[in-house]
Amino acid sequence: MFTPEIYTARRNALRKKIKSGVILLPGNNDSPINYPANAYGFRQDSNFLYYFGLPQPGFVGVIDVDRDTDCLYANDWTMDDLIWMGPQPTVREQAALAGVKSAGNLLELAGTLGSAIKKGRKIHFVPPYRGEIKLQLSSLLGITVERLKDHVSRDLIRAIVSMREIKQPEEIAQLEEVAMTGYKMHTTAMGLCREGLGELDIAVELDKIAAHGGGRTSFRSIVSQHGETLHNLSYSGRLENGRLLLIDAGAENAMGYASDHTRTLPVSGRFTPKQREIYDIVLAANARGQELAKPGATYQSVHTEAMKVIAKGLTSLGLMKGDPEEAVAAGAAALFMPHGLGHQMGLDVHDMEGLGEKYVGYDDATTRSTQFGLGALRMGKALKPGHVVTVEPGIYFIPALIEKWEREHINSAFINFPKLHAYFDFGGIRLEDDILITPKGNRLISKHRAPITPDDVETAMAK
Ligand SMILES: [Mn+2]
Repeated sequence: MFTPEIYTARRNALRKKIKSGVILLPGNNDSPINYPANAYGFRQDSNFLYYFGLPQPGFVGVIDVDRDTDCLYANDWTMDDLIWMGPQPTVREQAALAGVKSAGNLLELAGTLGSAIKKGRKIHFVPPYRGEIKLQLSSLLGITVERLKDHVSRDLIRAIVSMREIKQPEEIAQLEEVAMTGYKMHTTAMGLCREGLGELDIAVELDKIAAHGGGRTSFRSIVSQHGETLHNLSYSGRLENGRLLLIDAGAENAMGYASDHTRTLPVSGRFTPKQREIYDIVLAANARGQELAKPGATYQSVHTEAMKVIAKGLTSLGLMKGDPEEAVAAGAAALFMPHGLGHQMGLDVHDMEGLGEKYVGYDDATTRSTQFGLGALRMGKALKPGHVVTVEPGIYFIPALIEKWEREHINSAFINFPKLHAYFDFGGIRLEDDILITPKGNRLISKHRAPITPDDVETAMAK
């Protein structure tokens, strides 16, 4: 945990932004796999982590704006619990770690909220994403589960986003630390990758390195020779020379901070000329993104400029045709990159996505596009110093999508469909880095960057 002062200062800042009412921030509970005592690895809710820091299940945080008080609620352990779990700190002792002076049990929480509701005070909460928290909120607030979404506090969502999106120095240190675990994951994979190995063999090594880093992977690693399937979570493939292996993987450290990097490797250790041509375009798009990301620039515009690099590159190879700028404006390059250039990252690998992308990635000045591809961009708004975003362009050859566009003559002025058939077994390439927006521009979060130029990747794989 950070020091108690940090959590107290964050709660005080949140109180100022909300002005009146009661802020209710439930932590997560253990989530059973197949019977109550056999639970998935526990992950605390990120909003609760940000304002209260405690990594254990069973807590609910209350920030009373009008009375200027904070309270943490949880049930103390029973002797039966202690027999199975060993000595545990009391709720009050844990509250002190977060700088919270009052503590109570969950029955007292129900009483406190009940009387606040009777007095007509506003209870602010954010959208719940777990079944048991929906039930808990429903019972505490007297709102049916179905209607909870109508009572979510947009003021609280906006206030939390405005704080969590600007990373504090101690958070940047955490992100730098976990980025080094991510670096180890990717460089280890480069050393391991060879024909005959299973995708699973690499995936489990990534899990192991993330665990040794103090936490776990920040999401289920993608380790796939079918990189054209954007979120391929199957590890069933056996590595074959001549194919590309896409690895999109990150770590989460003990404090809950994430890394998220993607590298694409030639299984044989050497890119074929055909692979290298496409790889170089993706690498140039990644570089263009990092060149343009700076305070004031919208990430939507950075995305569009990166797409132009992709369109120009594919036009020069004869896979696209016509004017590349017009092709991007028409949405034609999205055939090859049907996702966004990046997202915010922090305590969540897609930071704050649970609060709603329209609040995290967009604002009054930048609205989400409805165009295929650009509309999938999670982060579109103007960048500010302290933002942490991913830069992750890619080029994919998705047979089903190419065939659909060809059949329906979609953007046929810009796509050289006959030439694409030779790429149906190509797979996909994505190259992802994590950057911090600085007052003048940006920098990579990680001190060491996993090899990314084709020559450096080949050298790393030869070791
Ligand atoms: Mn990502």
